[in-house]
Amino acid sequence: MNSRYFGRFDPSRAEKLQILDHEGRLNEELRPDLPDDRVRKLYERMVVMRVADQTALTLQREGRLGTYAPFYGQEACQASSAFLGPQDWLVPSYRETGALFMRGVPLSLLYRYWMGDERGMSLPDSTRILPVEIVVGAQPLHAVGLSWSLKLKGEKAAAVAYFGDGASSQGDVHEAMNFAGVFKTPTVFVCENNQFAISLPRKQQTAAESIAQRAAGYGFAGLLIDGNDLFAVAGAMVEALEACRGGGGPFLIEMLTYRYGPHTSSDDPTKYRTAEEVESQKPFDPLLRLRRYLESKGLWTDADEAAALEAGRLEAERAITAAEAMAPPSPMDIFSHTRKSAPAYVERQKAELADHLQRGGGHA
Ligand SMILES: Cc1ncc(C[n+]2csc(CCOP(=O)(O)OP(=O)(O)O)c2C)c(N)n1
Repeated sequence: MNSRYFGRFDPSRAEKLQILDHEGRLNEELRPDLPDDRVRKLYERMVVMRVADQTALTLQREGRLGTYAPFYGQEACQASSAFLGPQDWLVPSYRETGALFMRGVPLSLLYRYWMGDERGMSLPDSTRILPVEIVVGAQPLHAVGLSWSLKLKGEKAAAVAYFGDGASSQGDVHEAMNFAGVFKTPTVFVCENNQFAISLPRKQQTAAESIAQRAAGYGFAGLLIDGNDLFAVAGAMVEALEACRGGGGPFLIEMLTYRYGPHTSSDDPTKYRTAEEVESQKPFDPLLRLRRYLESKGLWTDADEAAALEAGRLEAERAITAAEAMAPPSPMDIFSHTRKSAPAYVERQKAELADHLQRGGGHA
């Protein structure tokens, strides 16, 4: 494979790909094919993404949304989904609201999902997005199965699994990667290493230098990247996806980032890390450096920033209005989105509930 990034950095020595540093300086030699007008558009969407995420947390506090997993600080990682083609599949965990948004899922549906309504996640097959998987470490298994089927059908497409540093310790992830290596499936494993699995810090997760180095043990390439650097994210994703579509997969990309917010709206991070630690990570913010880059090129002003924030606020507001205006789902919905065909005992339960509702029964 003619690689610009994979194989050039040794993850077992924690060497990482960084193209845009935290002061907004770009390494032109490593720059992927990402023109400035696209960078500007992606930045605008990332601003909306951040506002939408903060809004979700506020809605949860107001009792208008269920438990929510924010991705504040991980916006560049999440923007990785913008580099998938329409032929590729996205296999998200609960942290990927931003990635789903970047792939075009309407914010109103995402809010609806977090309100506990399965219709928010029942997306048409054409979107090539699997429902959010809450089981830690299951996404790689699903993506491997999916990408194996793509390979068997001769489709030039990849499946991208998203998971965290905590998930990387799960047996399921080992099995998925081992299988992917043996069957050379077109899978891109994206490990968003946000330094925590709830309260467990990365250092206690594994004694290895990196998670990316594990790929070598499975017989494929792994790359450690600065996950707060959109250019590194773009370069690694495009290279891995193109190679996968050409039969050269799988790949593991570990995106180093930091979760600024709580694990979920139910978490109190002050129990396991200090405010000083969080503040020390703020200079490495993925949006800040992108803004600095655009400003240095004369492509962004304070007025643009204010307009982008206002656009985000309006988009989030419209999405909430639409989400809250949706009629409540039928209790029958619990049978609607999980299986294509149900076993007899589930069919019996379904008939029982239908009968109960028909006789005027409320929620069972
Ligand atoms: C199989 C399984 N075990 C435990 C949990 C409970 N749980 C939910 S999130 C989480 C931590 C996952 O951390 P990580 O993989 O680093 O992802 P992050 O939440 O940081 O994005 C755990 C243990 C679960 N959902 N599934």
